[in-house]
Amino acid sequence: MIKFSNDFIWGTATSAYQIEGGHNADGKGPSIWDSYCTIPNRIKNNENGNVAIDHYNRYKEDVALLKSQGFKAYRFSISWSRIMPEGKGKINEEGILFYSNLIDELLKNDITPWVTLYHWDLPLALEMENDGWLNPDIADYFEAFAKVCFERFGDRVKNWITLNEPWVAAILGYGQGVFAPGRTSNSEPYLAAHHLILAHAKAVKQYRTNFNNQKGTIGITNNCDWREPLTDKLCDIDAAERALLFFIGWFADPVYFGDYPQVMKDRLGERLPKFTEEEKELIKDSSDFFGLNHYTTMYAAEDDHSGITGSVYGNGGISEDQDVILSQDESWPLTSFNWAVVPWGCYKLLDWISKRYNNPDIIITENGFACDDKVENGEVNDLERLDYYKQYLEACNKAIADGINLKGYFAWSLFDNFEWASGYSVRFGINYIDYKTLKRIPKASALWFKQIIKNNGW
Ligand code: PNW
Repeated sequence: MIKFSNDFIWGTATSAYQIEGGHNADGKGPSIWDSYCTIPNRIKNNENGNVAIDHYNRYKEDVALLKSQGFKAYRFSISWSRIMPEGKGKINEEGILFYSNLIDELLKNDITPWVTLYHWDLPLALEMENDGWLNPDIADYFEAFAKVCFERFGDRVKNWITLNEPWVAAILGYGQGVFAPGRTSNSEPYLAAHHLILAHAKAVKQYRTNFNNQKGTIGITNNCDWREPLTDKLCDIDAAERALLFFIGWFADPVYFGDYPQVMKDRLGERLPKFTEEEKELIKDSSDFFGLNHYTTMYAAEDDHSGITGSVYGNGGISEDQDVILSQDESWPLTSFNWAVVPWGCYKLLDWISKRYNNPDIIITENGFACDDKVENGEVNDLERLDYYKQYLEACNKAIADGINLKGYFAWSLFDNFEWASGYSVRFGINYIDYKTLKRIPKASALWFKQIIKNNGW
């Protein structure tokens, strides 16, 4: 019998560019994703988020669906360029109105909003005029944008997430070049990440200094897979630890301890920017909770340079900098995204985070499963996805029983949506989208969630 506490936060998540559409509606300015999608062959089938699932126009219907499926919390993100079309300066009141209406609609239905301020859709003007995340000034622009959101929505929004997965923004956006802005470099990811961390910290300071009376919480969401040593040789155990430090330690160490992990400083030298003493103070303790997006696990082994090199994608950093080779076990089931299903990895990661960062409150802000869903007789029987959720939630439950402060869980995603470079070809939703009619069709997993949320377990 699996039981969660009555105050466990049950939610589901989305992000602006992936669902909203309305890419140029009502005064919205373009973002780097609007622009990136116009470059031929960057996105599968050259798709884009211009219309996406048209949530911009259908948000009421979507909130009604959330309500009918029993969710108590909903995580969504705000499109910066809908609020500030040029990233700074002028405010677009129609953009404010959209989010204000969405928030009111959620509250009317007893659903608590969890709002992400940045889920990768940087205003294009900031990229073109200011070099985006490579310019230190971006931290001030982000703080100013965050301030507008606190002023306009903070009377009703009590849970804020500054950044979603800065690791992805840095590595896939500036290292691999597979996400916007599509740059490839072995030093820019560290510079972009540095400014992402400072932007987060400044927004938090702004909130804590000037909006204390709103009595909300604010934190950052980082993503991390688990890294299991391939063998019990000391060098592989070290490699797995190093891989975790290059992945989540890169962002969480500054937030909890005020500085980067020593192993990153040792290996990166001049390519890793340095925080001043003042910045260290600003960053340390800048998150009220540990937001975690977790999907999968890989083996880690030391790269002895005997020939095969580590893969870069999904490696939690740049592989040459880590000397880690990643692999999967043949026995692990794979999702259609080739991410392995390893529930015990989720438990081990929660345990590692809890020990390293002194047992913080943890919120899993994303966890989910991609598969090739089919509608049959009007139904989508995504039993594999349901099984994934069941196993990962069991791992979460065990973590809680063992004293880990896991307070909430958000399924990724409420809907099938624009899966970045994969376009609409990959389905992560618990509700199916028929992309011809944009009809929403609840999958078996959504109906299962309704039951377990009602009973806080199963
Ligand atoms: C997350 N990786 O992205 C995002 O927060 C979501 O917007 C996205 O839809 C979801 O996970 C599924 O992909 C990630 O390479 C993208 O390790 C790439 C990685 C991790 C997370």
